Amino acid sequence: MFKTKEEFKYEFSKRIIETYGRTVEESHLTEKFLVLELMVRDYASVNWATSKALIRNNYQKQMHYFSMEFLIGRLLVNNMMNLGIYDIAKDGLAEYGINIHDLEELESDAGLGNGGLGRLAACFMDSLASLAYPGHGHTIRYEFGLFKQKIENGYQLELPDQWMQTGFNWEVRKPKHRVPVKFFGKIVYNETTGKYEHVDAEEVYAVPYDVPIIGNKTTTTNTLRLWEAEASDNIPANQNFRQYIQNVRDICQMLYPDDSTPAGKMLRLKQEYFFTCAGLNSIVKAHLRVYPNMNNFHEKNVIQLNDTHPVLAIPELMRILIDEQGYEWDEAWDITTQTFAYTNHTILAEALETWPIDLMQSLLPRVYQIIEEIHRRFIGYVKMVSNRDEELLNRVMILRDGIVYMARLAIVGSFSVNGVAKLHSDILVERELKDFASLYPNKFNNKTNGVTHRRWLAYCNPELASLINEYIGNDWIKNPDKLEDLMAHVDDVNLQERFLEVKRERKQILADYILKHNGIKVDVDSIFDIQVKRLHAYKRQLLNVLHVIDLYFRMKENPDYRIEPRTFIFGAKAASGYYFAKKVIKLINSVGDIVNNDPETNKYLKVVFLENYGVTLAEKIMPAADVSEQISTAGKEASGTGNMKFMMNGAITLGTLDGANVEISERVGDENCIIFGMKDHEVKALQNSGTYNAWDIYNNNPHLKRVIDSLMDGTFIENREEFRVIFEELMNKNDEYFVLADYDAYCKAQMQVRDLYQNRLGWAKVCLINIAKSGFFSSDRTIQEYVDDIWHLEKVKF
Ligand code: GPQ
Repeated sequence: MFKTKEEFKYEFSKRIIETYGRTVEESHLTEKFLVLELMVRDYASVNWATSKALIRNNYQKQMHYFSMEFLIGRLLVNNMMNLGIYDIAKDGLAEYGINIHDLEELESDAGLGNGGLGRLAACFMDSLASLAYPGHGHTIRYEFGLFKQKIENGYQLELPDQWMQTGFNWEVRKPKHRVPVKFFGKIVYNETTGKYEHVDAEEVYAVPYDVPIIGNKTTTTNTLRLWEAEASDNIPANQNFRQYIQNVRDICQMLYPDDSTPAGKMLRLKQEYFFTCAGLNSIVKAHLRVYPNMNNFHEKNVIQLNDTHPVLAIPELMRILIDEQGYEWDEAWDITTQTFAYTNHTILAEALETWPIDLMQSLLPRVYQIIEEIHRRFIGYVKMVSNRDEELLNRVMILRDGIVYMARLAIVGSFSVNGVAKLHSDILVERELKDFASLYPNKFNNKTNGVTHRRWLAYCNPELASLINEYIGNDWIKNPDKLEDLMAHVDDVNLQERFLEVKRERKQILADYILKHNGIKVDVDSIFDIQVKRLHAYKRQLLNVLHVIDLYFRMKENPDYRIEPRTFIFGAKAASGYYFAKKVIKLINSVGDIVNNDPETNKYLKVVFLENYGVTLAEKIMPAADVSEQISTAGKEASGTGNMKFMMNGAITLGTLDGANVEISERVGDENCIIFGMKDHEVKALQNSGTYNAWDIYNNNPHLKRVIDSLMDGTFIENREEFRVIFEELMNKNDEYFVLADYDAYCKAQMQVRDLYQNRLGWAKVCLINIAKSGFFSSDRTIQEYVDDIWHLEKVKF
C-alpha cells in the first residue's frame, strides 16, 4: 500500500502498464482515471476486509439501511480525502504532469436517487463509517439513475442518465451471495410438511454488487450493497423465454423519477420487493452462518426502513421465519417487530404509498397472505383496546376498500417510527398519525436530519475550510460541534473580510460556470440568491419567480427605483409527468430571457436556471450562495437538507417556519436568519376556515395583480396560454399552497435581505454565525441519535 508520493507514482505507473500496455504518458485520460479509482478502491479493501472480520469475530450488532434511493454522487475525492491520501495522489500525479482535477471531472454522479431522501441515505452512510459504526445500505443497482435534465428553449427535456458508461469501479460483484426472488405463481399448502409452498413462480436471481463505504480517518469500512436482477435457472416450464429475459431486465432498469406519486405501478412494486427480499435474505443467511437459529436475530440486526418503499421487508421476514425457519406466528412477530424501525419523510397525502390489493396479491401471493394476517390481528387488537371504536378502526386499517396502506403496515410492524425534523415529528404525532401515536405512544420519536459536513463543507469548499482551520483548527472535521468555537471570532473584522474574499472567490467559480453553460454574465458582487431542490408546488419556486417579476416591473416603472444587484439562481428537476412543475421551469426561463436582456435593468437583476441539478452541481453551488431560499408552505416540507448545506457554507436562510428551518432559526437566533410567512398552525387554520380567497389578495395588492396578470398578457412569452395552468392553480383553484397569502410577507423579507447586505461586515458576521451554529446539522449528530435511541450499536473495535 502506497504511503508516499514516490510509492504512489510507482504503483500508478505499474498499473497503467499492466492494464493498458502503455506508459503513463501514452495513456488516455480515462485510463488514468480508471486506474486511480481502482487504486483507491484496493487501498480501501484492506480496511474493508478487516472491518468485516472484526464485526463478525466480535459478534457485533449491525444496522442495515434499506432505501430505494442512495444519491451518493461522486466518490473519488470523497474517498481519497476520507482515507487521507488525497495530497499524496495529487502531488504524485502532478509530477506526471496530470492535474488531479481533470481526472475528478471524469467521474459520473451515481445518481441513484431523486432528491432529499436519497441524499440523506448517502450522508448517513458517510457518518456511520466515519463514526466507526457497523451500518450498511441496501438498494437497487439501477442501470439508469434519475434522468439527465436538458433545458431546450426553456423547457425541460429528460435524457437517460447512463451513469455507468465509463464503468463504475467502486463496486465488486459477489455472485456467490446471490438470492432467489419469487414473483407471481400460487401458494399451496403441503399436508405432509405442514408448510406453505410457492409454486409456478417467476423466479429471478438477485446478485449483489458491493461498494465500500469509506469513513473519515477510520479503519471502519462498511458496505453499500447494490442488487442486480439476473436470470434464474428455475423458470417455469410454460414461461416464454424472451419475455422472461425482458422481465428480468426491466427490474433494475431505472429509478422512477417521480418521488411524489407512485408510478409505473407493477414494476415499481416489483422493485420494492426485489431489493428488500434480496437484502433481507442475505442478512438472514449471514446470521445463520454464525448462529443456530433466528431467536436472536433482532439482537444482532436492526433494519431501518427509509420511508415505506422497503416496508415489504416486514411480511418477508415473517415469511422466512414461519415458512422457512418453522416459527409460530407469535414468536415470529416478536422477532420481526423488534427488528424494524421506520422513518417517515412526508405528510403529503398524495405521497403516502398505497397499493391495490389485487396487484399485490397476484405479484406477491404469500407476502400478501401474511399482510392479511397482520391486518386481521391488528384489527383484533384495536377493537380490544378501543372498545370497538368503528371510526377509529376505519382510520387505521392496513387493508381497506381494496387498498394496502403501507405506512400503516410500517408502523404496526416496527418498534420505532420517526419523523425527520422536530416540527415534522410533532405534526405526525399530533395530527397525521395521531391515532397510531395513541395506540403506540412509545414508538414515536424525532430524528432531525443532518448532512455530512465533510462532503458539504470540508471537501466542496476547501477555501472556506482552510479559513476556518486558521481560526479554530481542524477538529471540527471529526467533531462538528467544534464549529461553535468560531463564535469567539465572529466579530473579528479580519475574519469577516477574509470570509467575504473566500465567498467572492467561490461566487466567481460559479459565475464562470454560468457563463460557460448558460451564456449569461453575472455580477459576482451581486447577491447570489439561490433556490435549488426538486421542483414541487409546495416548495413554491413560483413565489420566488413572482417576486423577481415584481422587482423587474418596479424598476421598469420607476427609473429611480433600483435594487441592490441580485442574481436569482434556480436549479430543479421536475418529475416527468408533473405538468405544472414543468411550466414553472419554463416560466423561470422565460422571465430570465426578458430580464437578462433588458439593458435598463440587467445591471441589477439576473435570473439563471442551472440545468441538471444534482450532487456534483450542488457542490459548486453551496459555497457560492449568499441567500438560501427555503420557502415551502409551512407544514409541507418534512425537513429539507439543502437548508443545512447552505448554512454550513455561510449562506443566510430566507425561509418559512417549516421543516428544519425551525431548528436552524432557533439555533442562529432571529437576527441571523430571515423568517417570514404563515406558520404551520396558521396554514391549517386558514385551510379549515374555508375563508381563503386568492382573488381578495389579488385585488388588494396592485403590484401582485400586475405580476399575476403578466402570466397571461404576453409580457414573457408570445403564447398567452403558455402559463395558463399556473394562473389557474393560483386563481381559479384557489392557490392550494398559499403563494399569494405569503406574498407580501415574502417581499418584505426580501427587503430585509437587502438591508442586511448593505452592511458588508455585518452580513459577514451573520454568515459566520450560521457556520458556527451548523454543527448540529451534521449527520454525525443525527446518526449518534439513531444509535443511542434506536439502533444501539457499538463502534467497531480495532
Ligand atoms: N423526501 Cl416522501 C424525498 O426526497 N422524497 C420522498 O419521496 C419523500 C420525502 C424528502 C423530504 O421532502 C424532505 O423534506 C426531507 O428533507 C428529505 O426527504 C429527507 O428526509
